[in-house]
Amino acid sequence: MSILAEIQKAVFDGDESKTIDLVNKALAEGIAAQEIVDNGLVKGLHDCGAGYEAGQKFIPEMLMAAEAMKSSMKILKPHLSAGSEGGNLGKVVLATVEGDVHDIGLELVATMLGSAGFDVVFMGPDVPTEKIIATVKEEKPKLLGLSALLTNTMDVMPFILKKLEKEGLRNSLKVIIGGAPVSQDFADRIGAEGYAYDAAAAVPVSKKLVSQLA
Ligand code: B1M
Repeated sequence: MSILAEIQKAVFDGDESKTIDLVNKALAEGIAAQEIVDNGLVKGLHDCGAGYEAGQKFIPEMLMAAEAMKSSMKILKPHLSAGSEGGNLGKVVLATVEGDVHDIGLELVATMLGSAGFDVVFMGPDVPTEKIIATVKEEKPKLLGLSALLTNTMDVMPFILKKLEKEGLRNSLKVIIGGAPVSQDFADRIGAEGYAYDAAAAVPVSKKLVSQLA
């Protein structure tokens, strides 16, 4: 079994210490951090989600898998780079919408945007809409990034956009959305300027959006 397949299995098993050991070993062997994320950790989480859907895994096991991924991300974070240009590309506020506790994907987006040169304000998961609006008022970001992993929380996104408009904040920033149930079509329908399939794609999309504001 390859080391990436071993990492995938360790995450699936929710074995945090084994995952950490394997991630350190993979780094020492010269495997790129992004490769470890995409072809080890994320695959293990996806297997776990599939197991949950099939009734073979349960919430505590999904939580253990998530913890194994999160601890590994702490090790990998300094090694993940989106090719920083050194300059400050502007402020971006990132939040997972209200009612949704999934934050692993958003953390990856935060890491990639931070290393690309954005000043990231990370609000975390399950953020009430009012708190997002208040933070936009206070931080005056160029970009607001919203994440949702549940089909029933993606509908909070158009609500946030309407609120921003009502508060007169919509023209001063661009909005990028992401998360498994979200699509370019959904972004177009709700009037979000940007959509990214994954954290790597969020970098060029975000750069393009802020350049349109200048
Ligand atoms: Co949840 N969960 N979960 N879960 N969970 C999913 C999402 C699910 C698909 C599992 C399944 O059934 N197969 C399913 C959703 C079904 C649906 O609505 N369509 C589900 C469910 C049902 C639930 C609960 C409702 C279960 C329950 O309680 N009955 C519950 C919801 C609680 C709530 O939110 N109110 C729940 C809870 C949990 C845990 C707490 C146990 C844990 C989350 C821990 C945490 O995040 N801190 C968890 C996990 C781990 C998962 C799975 C297994 C993995 C999610 C993940 O982290 N993936 C997931 C199944 C799966 O994804 N296959 C599942 C890895 C991550 C890197 O990918 O988050 O997709 P992802 O992020 C990607 C892209 O989407 C994108 O870039 C990221 C990185 O490349 N992206 C953006 C994300 N945000 C972006 C923002 C951007 C741009 C790109 O711009 C701003």
